[in-house]
Amino acid sequence: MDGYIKEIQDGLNDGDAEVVKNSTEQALKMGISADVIIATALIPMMEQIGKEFRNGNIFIPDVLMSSRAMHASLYVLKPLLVESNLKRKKGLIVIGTVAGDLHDIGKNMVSMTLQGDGYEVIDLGIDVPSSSFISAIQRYKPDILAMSALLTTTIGELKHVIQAIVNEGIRDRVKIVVGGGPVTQDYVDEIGANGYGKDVFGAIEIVNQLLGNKAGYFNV
Ligand code: B12
Repeated sequence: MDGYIKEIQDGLNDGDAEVVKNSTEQALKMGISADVIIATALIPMMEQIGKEFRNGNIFIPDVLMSSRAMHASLYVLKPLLVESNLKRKKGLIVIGTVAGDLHDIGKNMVSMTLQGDGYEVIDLGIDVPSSSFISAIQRYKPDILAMSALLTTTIGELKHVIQAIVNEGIRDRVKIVVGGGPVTQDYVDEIGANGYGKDVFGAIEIVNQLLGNKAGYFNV
């Protein structure tokens, strides 16, 4: 098992999408689950790449190559994460990365994992302005609005979007969860979100908790 995990990690480090895709497929064939691949190969390696970037050992093109390789793995994993609960929709979630922020790897992982756990997810993408979040609440009437922010310069957008939702008079129509590197529980309390998740597992936990651990009540 460790061999395949190591191959995925090395491929991510080298920014080699082909290697990462192939070794993800091999790992699955050997019976390693998608959850284990995410938890032991993808997340720790992206954290490591972040440290290298922060320390100036690697540069943006390297990070881009690694994130491309990460998406190659997610591409292989997506059907497995999503298909497990196709018939049992537990609720509807609208998700997006806030305005000014182009990071989407974590958001995509959260989205896929929530779909795998039985939720329907509408993904608004990256760099989403507050007006689009508001239109999506009005149009889709989701149970949860999930927002991602990875930069200290963009977490303020989380507060801005929530304030815009309050001003629109629709705050009581939706529960709001947030996430991303700089987000803390203190910040969540300060901006009046309903909760946050530190990682994909935390995301599922908070969403299930907020929706009362219901099973199959929406769009069945
Ligand atoms: C990949 C990456 C990029 C890629 C993004 C590619 C892409 N398609 O996403 C590129 C090269 C484009 C990029 C650009 C920049 N980046 Co960058 N990037 C990273 C890096 C290395 C990894 C991020 C990542 O994908 N992590 C892996 C995923 C799985 O983790 P995650 O995103 O944190 O998501 C998890 C949790 O946070 C949580 N989560 C996330 N969203 C949500 C949402 C909800 C609702 C919930 C519940 C949970 C949740 O669950 C996820 C899964 O476990 C990080 C370093 C790091 N360690 O985070 C820097 C980092 C985020 N970037 C950084 C910076 C500074 C930048 C740039 C400003 C660089 C520059 N000088 O231009 C630009 C900004 C561009 C912009 N406007 O957005 C800094 C941010 C510092 C800060 N605190 O503000 C970091 C921390 C690097 C560093 N150490 O300095 N970056």
